[in-house]
Amino acid sequence: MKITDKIYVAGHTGLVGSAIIRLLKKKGYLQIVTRSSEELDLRDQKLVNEFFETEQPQYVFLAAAKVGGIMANQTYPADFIYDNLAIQNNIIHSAYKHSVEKLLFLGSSCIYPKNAPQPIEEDYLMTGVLEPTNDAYAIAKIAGIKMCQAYHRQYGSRFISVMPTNLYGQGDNYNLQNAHVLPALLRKFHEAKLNKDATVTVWGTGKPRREFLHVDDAAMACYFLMQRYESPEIINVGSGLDYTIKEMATTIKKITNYPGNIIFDEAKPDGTPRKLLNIDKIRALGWKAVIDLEEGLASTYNNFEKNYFYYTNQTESRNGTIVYV
Ligand code: GFB
Repeated sequence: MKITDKIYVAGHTGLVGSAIIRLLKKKGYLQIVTRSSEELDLRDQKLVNEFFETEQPQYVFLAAAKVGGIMANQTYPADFIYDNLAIQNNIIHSAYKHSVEKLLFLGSSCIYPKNAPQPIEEDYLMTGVLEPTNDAYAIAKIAGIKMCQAYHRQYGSRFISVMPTNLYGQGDNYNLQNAHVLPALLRKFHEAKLNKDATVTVWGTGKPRREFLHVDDAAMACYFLMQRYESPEIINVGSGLDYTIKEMATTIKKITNYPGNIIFDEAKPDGTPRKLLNIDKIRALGWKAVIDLEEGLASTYNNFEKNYFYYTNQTESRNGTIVYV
């Protein structure tokens, strides 16, 4: 990817897309193309095709998706499957039609079976039943992977698929109904401290284990793979460490300086019992995460506190789920 190449980052206002933009700018890329969802509805095939026709990007980071935490996935499965299939169909097909040099598709660790052996190897894809709270989203992402592989097989397209673990960091969604666990807990503990609440409620039993990766590390991995990875086979990106939700709640209580107590609402879903990726493949290529979880959370909290008004008043689309397109 030359410094003068035209690069389209789809989903540039989202968590991952905005981190990729920050990184590309830092590295001095001169032609970064973006479109907001008001300017271009990525679910509209005709508009997406016209956009590629006009802009003719050479590289595409496909970070546009409808995303959300466990409750959003469970509540709006139709939106998650329809929007994601439409977005990725339109972009992948247009990238092929307009001879994009290389495309990187972002998947998710929820594509793997609910009870996959841990740590999860790339080969475990489609070897078992999916976690029901996010099967609609996972099926859309699996279709995206298969689509990239099919275009590679039939047309020789250089379309690669990257599976990141649970991400967090600057630019996250802090809407408590739709957020992922870390931004939700940062906001809950912060507001409980301000309101002098005696307790903070954490969803589920606190026993599920999750692996977390700072989004700046994820962006570095995407940049690295765009330059160095050519295989149509999927590749995991993670930190290699996982923690229980209870441990994470305790860490966030400390980071936010909240003096009260934690209680668990077991009526809320736990989701997948454990999601830890095997990252041998990317490590063998020479990449590893560098941001320590506690430090990454502390800087994320700092950014949240400074931009509290912005984060707590984000524009929301229908159904209250934020669309990162
Ligand atoms: O991050 P999260 O929503 O997503 O939840 P998943 C992770 C765990 O944290 C679950 C618990 O066991 C939740 O019950 N949790 C505790 C909370 N308190 C909270 C809270 O206040 N908010 C939230 N959101 N969770 C998502 C998938 O699964 O992960 C997506 O639904 C995607 O499709 C994403 O793959 C990365 O890790 O369970």
